[in-house]
Amino acid sequence: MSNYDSTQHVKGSSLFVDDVTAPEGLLYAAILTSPEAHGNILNIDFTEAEKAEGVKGIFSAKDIPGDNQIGGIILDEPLFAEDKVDFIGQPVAIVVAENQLTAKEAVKKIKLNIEKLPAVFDAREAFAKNELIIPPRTFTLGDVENTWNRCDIIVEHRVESGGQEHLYLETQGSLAHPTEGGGIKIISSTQSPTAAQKITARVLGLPMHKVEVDVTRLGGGFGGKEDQATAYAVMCALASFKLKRPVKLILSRQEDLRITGKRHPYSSDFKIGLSSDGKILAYEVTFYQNAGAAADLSPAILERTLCHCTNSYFIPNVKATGISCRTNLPPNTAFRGFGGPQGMFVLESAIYRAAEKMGIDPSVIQEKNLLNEEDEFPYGQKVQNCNIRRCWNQTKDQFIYDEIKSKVVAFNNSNKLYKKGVALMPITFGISFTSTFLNQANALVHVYTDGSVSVSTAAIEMGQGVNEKMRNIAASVFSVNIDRIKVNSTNTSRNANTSPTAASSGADMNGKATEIACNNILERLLETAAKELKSPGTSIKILNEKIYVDGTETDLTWTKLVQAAYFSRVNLSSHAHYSTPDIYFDKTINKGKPFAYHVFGVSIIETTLDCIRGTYEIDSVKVVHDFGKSLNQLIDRGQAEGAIVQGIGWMTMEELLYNDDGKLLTDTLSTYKVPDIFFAPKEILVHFLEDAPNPNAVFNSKAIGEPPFMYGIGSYFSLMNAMKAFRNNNHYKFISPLTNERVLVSLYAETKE
Ligand code: MTE
Ligand code: QUE
Ligand code: MOS
Repeated sequence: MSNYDSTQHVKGSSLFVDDVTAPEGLLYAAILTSPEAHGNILNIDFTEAEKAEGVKGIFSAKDIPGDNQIGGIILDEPLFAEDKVDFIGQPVAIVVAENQLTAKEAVKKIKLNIEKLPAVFDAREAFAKNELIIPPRTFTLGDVENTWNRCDIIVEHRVESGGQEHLYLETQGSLAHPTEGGGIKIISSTQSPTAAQKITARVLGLPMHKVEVDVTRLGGGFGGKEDQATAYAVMCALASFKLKRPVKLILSRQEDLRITGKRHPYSSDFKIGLSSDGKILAYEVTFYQNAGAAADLSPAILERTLCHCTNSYFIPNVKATGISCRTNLPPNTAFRGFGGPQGMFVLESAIYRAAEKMGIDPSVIQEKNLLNEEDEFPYGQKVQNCNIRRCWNQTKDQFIYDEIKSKVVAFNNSNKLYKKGVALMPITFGISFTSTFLNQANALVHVYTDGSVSVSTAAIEMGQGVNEKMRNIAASVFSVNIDRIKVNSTNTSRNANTSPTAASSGADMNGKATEIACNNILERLLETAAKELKSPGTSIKILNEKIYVDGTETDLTWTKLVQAAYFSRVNLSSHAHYSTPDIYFDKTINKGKPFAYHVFGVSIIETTLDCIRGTYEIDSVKVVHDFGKSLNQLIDRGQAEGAIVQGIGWMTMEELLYNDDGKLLTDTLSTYKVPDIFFAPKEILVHFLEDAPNPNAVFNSKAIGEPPFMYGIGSYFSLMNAMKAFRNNNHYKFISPLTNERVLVSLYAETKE
C-alpha cells in the first residue's frame, strides 16, 4: 500500500518550502497588512522600523520596478495597497530582516495611518450598491416564464451557504534567490507555477525567461494555492531582486487564516415548478456570490456554479443568473468543486422544499428527474455515456436503501430524543476548465542509459497522488518496474506555459501528455529492437522488462535495449503536448461543449441527531462512484474519502465568523473547527461502478479530485430529515453550515411560516 511519497512523509524527510536547506545569506520577510476593511491610506511611516537592528529592507508599492498588479483574470488587485485598503489582511509592505522574529517585530514599528471608510461584507448589500466584479451572467434553457402556469407545484425560497477555509497543512510560503544575469529563481508552494512566473515577471519588469519557478510538492492546496500562492512568491522575488540575497516568507497559521481568501459564501433565491407527479418543469435561480475585494478567480467560479446549477437532473426550462459581488473581505478563491457545490446545494434545497410541500420523499423527485443520455444542460452540452441512473440504481440496490430507510423510520418511532435521518445525493460534475484555453498540458520524459526514467510534467503534487499516477502511466507504457520511474519537481524551465493543477484535470491531462511522450520513446526503442533482433517491428513487444519476438522471449532486456539505442544514437527523450479535443464554450451566448466528459455518482448519508443538545453524528456514507477505469484504486479511494469528509465539514461544522468591522473571529484552529477522526463518518463505503471505461481520458480513467466533495451535501439534508422527525410541522431555513448551535436553535425556535 505504498504511495510514492509515503515513506518520506512518515519519516519527515519530504521537503516542503520551509524545509529546503537555507541558502547562504538567507533573509526572512514578514508582511504588514491592513488592520481596516476599507479606508484611505493617509500616511505610512517606516522610520522606526528601518532603524531596527537586523532590518535589511522594507518594500511597498513605491519600490515595484514593474506593475503593482497581480490580478489573473481581471487586473484589479495590487500586490501592495497604494492609497487605499479594501480588506483586513491586505498586504501593504514587507520587512526583510536577518531572522523572522526581527522582521515581525519591525512590522509592528511601522506607523500606518488609515482614514476609515464604510465597508460592505454582505453580497446582496454590495449588489444593491452596484459593486460588481463583472456584469451579471444568465444561462438559459427553454423558457421559464411561459412554464410557470403549467406547474402544479411552485415553491420559492432563499438559500445561504457559508465560506470554507482550505486548511492545507502547509501554509502559504515561498523562497526566492537571485540567479546570474539579474534573474530570479523561486521555490513556491503553488498550484500554478506559470502564474507565479508570469506575475513575478510583470511586477519586476522582467521577461518570463528570467524567472524560474520550481515546485516539489505542496502540503495541500485544495484550490487555495491556485491564485493566492502567487502574491507570496512575488513578494519574495521582489525583495530578493532588490537585496540580491535569498529571501524566505512563510505565513504563520493565524496570518494564513486571516489574510487568504476562502470558498465563496453564496446567497441565492430559487423558484422551482413541478408537475403533480414530481417532474421538474422549471427552475429559476439567482446566485449572489460574495467575491471579496478583488476578482481573483471569481468569474470562472461563478461560471461553474451556473454550469452545475442543475446538478444531475434534466430540467427543460432553466434561467440561472450569477452575480459576483465586490465586498470588503479577502478575495475569495478556488476551493474543491470550484463553485459547483454552491450551485448544487441550492437545487437540492429546492427539491427538498418541493418534496415537503408535496408530502413525498425528496428521493422521489430526485429519481424522476435524473439525466438520461443526450439530455441537454443549460450550457448547451448534451450528456453522453451518462451513468447517473446506473449509479442511482446500484446505490439503492447494493446498500439496500429501502431497508436503511425503514430502519430509520423504526428508530425514530421508538426514540423521542434521538432522531435519525437519511438522504440520497447524486452528483454530476463536468471535467475540463470551462476556459477552454487552459485545457492543455505537457510532459518531458527522459530514459537514461541505466534504464531509469525521469518524468517532468506540469502537474503539481499536493497530496492527491498525481505523481504516483504519472509513474503508473509511464511504467505501463514501457512495461517496466515502477521503481524505474522518477517524477521530478514541476519547474517552469522544463514545463512551460502550464495551466494550474486544478479542475480535477491534473492527472487527466498531464497523464495524457506523459503517455504520448513515453509512446514516442517506445516507438524508437521498438525500432532499435527490430534492428538488434533482425525482426519486423510489428512482431516485437516489451513485457515486464523483457523483449519478446512473436511472443517468444529473447536475450534482450529493457536495460540492454536502452543501451543499444544509446549507442545507435537514438533519441531517448521526448517532450509531448496534450490538448483536450472537441471542447469549446462561447461565453457571449453561454453555450457550447465545455467539458470533455462528466463524472457521476450517488451517495446515501445516514445521521443521528441528539435533539436535546443539537449535536449529531454522521453514521455512514455509502457511495457508488464512477471512477471510469481507475488509474490507481488506492489513490482514488483516498481522494473520494477525503473529499466526502471535506464536503461534510463545509455543510455542517465549518463556520467562519466575523465581527462588525469585518475582522475574522475564527482565526485559530480552536475556533475554526474541521472534521476530525471523531466527527468523520463511522463508516465510509465507496463502491467502484463496474464496466465504466471512459474513452475521453487517459487509460479510460476519470478525474477524481473534486467530484466526491459534493456527496457531503447529502449530510445537510440527512440532518434536515432527522430534525423533521423531531418536529414535523417546521419549515427549516436553508442555511449552511448546519452547526450544532444552529440545529439546536432551529429545533426549538418559533416559526412564522
Ligand atoms: N487532495 C489532496 N490530498 N490535497 C489537495 O490539495 N486538491 C483537490 C483534489 N484533491 C487536493 C486533493 C483539488 S481542489 C483538485 S482540483 C485536485 O485534487 C487536483 O488534482 P488532480 O487534478 O490531479 O486531481
Ligand atoms: C474550473 C477551474 C478553473 C477554471 C474554470 C473551471 C480554474 C481556473 C480558471 C481560469 C484561470 C485563469 C483565467 C480564466 C480561467 O478557470 O481553476 O479565464 O484567465 O484557474 O471550469 O478549476
Ligand atoms: Mo481545485 S479547486 O480546481 O484547485
